[in-house]
Amino acid sequence: MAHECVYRLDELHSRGTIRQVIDIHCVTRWSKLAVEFVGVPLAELIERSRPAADAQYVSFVARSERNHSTSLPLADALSLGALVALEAEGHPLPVEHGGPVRVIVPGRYFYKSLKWLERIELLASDRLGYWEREAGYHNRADPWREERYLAPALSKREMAAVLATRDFSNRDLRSIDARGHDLAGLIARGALLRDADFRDCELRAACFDGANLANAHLQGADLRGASFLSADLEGTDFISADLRGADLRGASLFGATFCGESNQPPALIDATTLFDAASLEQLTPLEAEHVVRAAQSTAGNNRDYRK
Ligand SMILES: Nc1nc2c(c(=O)[nH]1)N[C@H]1C(S)=C(S)[C@@H](COP(=O)(O)O)O[C@H]1N2
Ligand SMILES: [Mo]
Repeated sequence: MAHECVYRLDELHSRGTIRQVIDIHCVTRWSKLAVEFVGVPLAELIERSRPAADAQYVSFVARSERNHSTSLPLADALSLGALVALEAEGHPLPVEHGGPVRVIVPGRYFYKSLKWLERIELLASDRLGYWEREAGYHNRADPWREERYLAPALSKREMAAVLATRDFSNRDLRSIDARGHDLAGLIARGALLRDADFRDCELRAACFDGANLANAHLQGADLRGASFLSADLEGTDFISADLRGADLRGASLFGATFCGESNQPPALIDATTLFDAASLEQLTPLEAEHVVRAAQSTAGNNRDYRK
C-alpha cells in the first residue's frame, strides 16, 4: 500500500537542508559551472516515505499547465545525490528557475532537474517524462556519454534509402549519420535533424528552411547557396563549413558556432552570406564579432573554392 507524505513549504525548510555545488549541463550545449543549491536530499524524503519493495523509478511532476514531468531509476537518483532544492546562489529560487521548489539531479542533463516540483511518485515501471516523450530526449541523459537525443528506429537500409532520395522534408531523422555524403540539392524543409551528423557533406544549394538542426554537426560541409530560413540552429556547429551564398535569415542561433575556439579554420562567410540582426544578437560576443566582420568582407570571394 502506497504511503503518502505531504509537506508544506516551511516543513521542507525545517527538514535539515544541505548545500551542494553542481555543474549544470543543458542538453542544448550551454553549461554553468559550480552553482550552489540548498535543499533537502531526496534520499531523506524517500526514506521517510517507506517505499514499497517494488519501487524502481522516481517520477517528478511539476505544477505546470502541461503536467511536465521527468523520471529516473530510483537507484540513480539516490546515488547521484538528487536534491529537492529551495535556494540557489544564496537566494530563494525565483519562479523562472523553478521556485519555490525544484529538483536538482547532479550528473545528468538539466532536463532531469524538474522545475516547480509538486509531486514525487515512486513507480514499479518507468513513465517517460515530457521532453523524453515529446522531444526524444535521451532517458538516461548522462552528459559524459553525450546522451542527448534518442535516434529514431531506422535500420541501416532504410537510412541508405532516405539518403538516396535527397528528400528529408518534414521527416524525423534525429541523429542521422550522413557524414561525408554527397547531398547537393537536398530538400530538408521542416525536417527534424537534431544532433544530425553532416560533417564534410556536399550540401550545395540544400534547403533547410524551417528545419530543426539544433546541435547538428555541419563542420566542413559545403553549404554554398544553402537556405536555412527560420531554421532552429541552436548549438549547431558550422566550423570550417563553406557558407558563401547561404541564407540564414530568421534562424535561431543561440549557441551556434562558426569560429569557436578550435584550431580548425572558421566557417567561410562573406558578403554573400545572409544573416539578420535579430539572429546575430543571439551569438556569443566572440562568434558575433567574427561573423559580422566576415559578412562585411569580400575576402571569401578571392579564395579558391575548395571543391
Ligand atoms: N517543469 C519543468 N522543468 C524543467 C523544464 C521544463 O520545461 N519544465 N525544462 C528543463 C530543462 S531542458 C532545463 S535546461 C532546465 C532549465 O532550468 P533553468 O530555467 O533554471 O535554467 O529546466 C528543466 N526543468
Ligand atoms: Mo535543457
